[in-house]
Amino acid sequence: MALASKLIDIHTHVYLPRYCSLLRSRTSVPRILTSTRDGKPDDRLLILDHEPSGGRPVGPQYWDRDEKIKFMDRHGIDLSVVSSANPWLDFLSAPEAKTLALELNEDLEQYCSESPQLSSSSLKRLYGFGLLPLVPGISTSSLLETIDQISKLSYLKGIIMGSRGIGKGLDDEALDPVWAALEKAGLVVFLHPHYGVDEKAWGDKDNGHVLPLALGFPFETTIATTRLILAGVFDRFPSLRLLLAHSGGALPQLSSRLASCIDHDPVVASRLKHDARWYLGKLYFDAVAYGPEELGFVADVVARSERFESGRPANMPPTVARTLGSKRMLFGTDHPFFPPLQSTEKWKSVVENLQAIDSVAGWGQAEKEGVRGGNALSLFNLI
Ligand code: 5CU
Repeated sequence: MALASKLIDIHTHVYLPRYCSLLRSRTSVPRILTSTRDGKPDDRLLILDHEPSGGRPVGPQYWDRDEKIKFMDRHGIDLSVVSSANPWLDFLSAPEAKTLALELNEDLEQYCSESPQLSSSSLKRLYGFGLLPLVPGISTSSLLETIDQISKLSYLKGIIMGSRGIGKGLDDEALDPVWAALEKAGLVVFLHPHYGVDEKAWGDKDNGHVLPLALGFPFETTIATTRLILAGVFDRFPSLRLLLAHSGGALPQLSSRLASCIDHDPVVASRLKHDARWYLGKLYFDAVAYGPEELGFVADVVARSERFESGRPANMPPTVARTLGSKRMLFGTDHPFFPPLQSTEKWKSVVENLQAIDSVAGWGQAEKEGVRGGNALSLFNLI
């Protein structure tokens, strides 16, 4: 099988054993609550507010590399770029976060470097996104030191980060040296949500985690990315490679409205170098959207940014746009989250995302193979 037709999962998480030990030792959220039920261990993970039923059951699929490989084999996934899961180091003091980031980055490097070889290639089956100690009070030099560490770890190809930065969000100028260093090192930044939006928006009904996960997570990503655009981060760091979780949330749908609001706002109108829609074409989007129409729409919107290259929309045949946009989209699973409620061989969440890629109107073999894995090979410099 040619490398270009491999299936690569770029949105897949791990809670490394060292991190799990910390969560087990804690008495407040985030934590792993260890108890027994019917004489068997019954570990529960509590990371989100108001976890239903005392937290969700966790087991080796959250931390064990063999379980990750078994999951990959079961779904035909050749290679995964694994990231630590939320809430990362957000709840720690600056010195604790710094020490743990350095340790977890080494742990993840080992987790990947000791993974099986990808057949008929010189690649391994696991690569990773490292962690930065992005917490209030951290020094710039600590952040730069960690970026330097990650850039020297050959299996780590980027970093995962949440939306809080070092306390003031991602539009904080204090992060400029971080963007500069990440851009220079060629590390991909995977922007992933954790906090959602104000829970008052969800009302009083018990809807489990549906509203925070389906809407809160993507809205958080939408807001964080919009703030990055408005702060001119992509004007100052044009080669920064930002990968958005959950297909960029609502940003593709709202980008023309955003452009119009900017144009009509005296504070912001002349701040940016480009029309707001142009910046979407500089971003990468996971294909964790579960439907072909949504994937096709994201591809169209992303490609349309090319039309704003000259500041002037130009015509582009729809088929060309869809092909162009597909190059910025990458398959993901969100494993170990979204397991099936009833035991099945394959996970519905994975099957749906694969079927969605396969059914996008206008995507031929080349586009599908790109989204399934070819785009990841290029983005992460694996070929
Ligand atoms: O189901 C969930 O809570 C999550 C989560 O916390 N993080 C994530 O990446 N996906 C789903």
